[in-house]
Amino acid sequence: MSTDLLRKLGLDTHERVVLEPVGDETPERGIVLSENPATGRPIAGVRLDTADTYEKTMAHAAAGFDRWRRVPAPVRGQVVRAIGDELRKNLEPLGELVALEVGKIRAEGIGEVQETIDIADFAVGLSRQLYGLTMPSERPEHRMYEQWLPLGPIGIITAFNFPNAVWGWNAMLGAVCGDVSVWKPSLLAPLTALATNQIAQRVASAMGHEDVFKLVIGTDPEVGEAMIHDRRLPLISATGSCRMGRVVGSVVAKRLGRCLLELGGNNAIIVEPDANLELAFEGIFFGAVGTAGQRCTTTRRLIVHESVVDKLTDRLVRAYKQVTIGDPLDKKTLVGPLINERAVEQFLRAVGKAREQGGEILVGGGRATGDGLGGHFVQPTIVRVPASGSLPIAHEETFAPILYVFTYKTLDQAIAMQNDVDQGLSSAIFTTSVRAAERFLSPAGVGSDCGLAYVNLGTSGAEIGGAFGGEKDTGGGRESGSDSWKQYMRRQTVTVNFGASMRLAQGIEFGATS
Ligand code: UN1
Repeated sequence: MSTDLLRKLGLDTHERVVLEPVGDETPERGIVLSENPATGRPIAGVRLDTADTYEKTMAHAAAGFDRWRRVPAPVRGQVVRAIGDELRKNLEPLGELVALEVGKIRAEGIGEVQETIDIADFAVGLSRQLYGLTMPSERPEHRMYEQWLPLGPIGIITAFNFPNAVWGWNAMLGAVCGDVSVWKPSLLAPLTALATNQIAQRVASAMGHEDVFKLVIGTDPEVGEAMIHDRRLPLISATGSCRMGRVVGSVVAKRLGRCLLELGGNNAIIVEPDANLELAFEGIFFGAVGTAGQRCTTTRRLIVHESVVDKLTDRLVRAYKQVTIGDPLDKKTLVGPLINERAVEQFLRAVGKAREQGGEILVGGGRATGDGLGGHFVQPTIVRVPASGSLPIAHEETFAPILYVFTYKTLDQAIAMQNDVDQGLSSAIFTTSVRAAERFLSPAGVGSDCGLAYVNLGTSGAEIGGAFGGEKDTGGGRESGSDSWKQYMRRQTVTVNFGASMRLAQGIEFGATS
């Protein structure tokens, strides 16, 4: 299966891929093993970049940027359109590689590549819409407007859980904006990165544009550090943990670079007494169990009105008990493995803490074992928060399928609970009341404090057309749709005096009278 996939994507002959030997032996220095989390067995090795090869890549990126910036934006859009088409042709194998390498189920792997295709389409349209404003000048015979210019080579650092789409959000927008991308993927998903970048690079080169899509696969000390300190990268877009974001944010801020951070979430769904409970169930089930709880948008907390909490949790517990856990490439599977053993340990640690802190495990709580479950599988878990309402572990983002259930009496209380965490990525309410929904979305800003707010939908599964990201410890960045493109360009405010006299703004008189 895996050899076949690698062949379909041209990775079997890729100079950086080491197919044999891949066993349990320690890899030779300079090679990272990509493992299948469903079996714990290596798929292939990938040669790592060093400080030296990083420098070479950056030199190419700088030269590539100098050429690419001069290509008219709509022509750049045509290159992105061709990349989107090539991704369409590779949708299934690439989606399956995502599933194989990071363990999300096949439908979600393919959905992820679809997300990249969608953002490519969005970027093509955008390539003719990089609009600046024109503003009236206060001075006669003056014109004022703004133009948006290419920014430079941009650094993209991605996490394992969206090894294709998060690159797409950044690289596709960056490309139409005239930027060259330098992508450092997670070392847990190097094969997806190689296959993805190779498609973009191949299409762009065939159209006469070399060095627009660069890839560096390396360790944080050797390559990550170099990138974040590198003044040749005016923008670093980084996705990952809050801990990682703090490091990246402070280093980039010190050199006065621009950062786009998309960090952790601790997303909640509020369920009002008037909610359609079946709809709520579906939203919660996908939000909490989908991707085995490894999305930054995963539903981690449920805040349910006391009058419906028993009914809803019973429904969820029944579904959790029947969930099919197993090989992500098997069509029947709903829940694949966690990414590695460390993630399983963190899951077990969080469950242990929840117990110690008075939480009641309603379902799950342990490793998932049995036939075909030799990899890093855990049981989707629901924890009922004690009557005191206090469960400190629920304030942490554990990247695993654990759902903490809180109860409330009033909506104000529920909104306060939902906002009472450090992160501010995604939030949702299920209700049939306009009043409750609008209270949650309050235009005064006293509702949800998150970057994403949903009504009668779960917390995960955003469309690419909106700006994606969140507040507080989530880092404040916005990627993907809406006007996120502006971060990949520099704004220039232009003022032209087409008259013959010098007039100063604010009516200032300055200088000799004759
Ligand atoms: C992530 O987990 O880093 O909204 C991104 C969603 C996806 C993106 C998740 N479109 O769940």
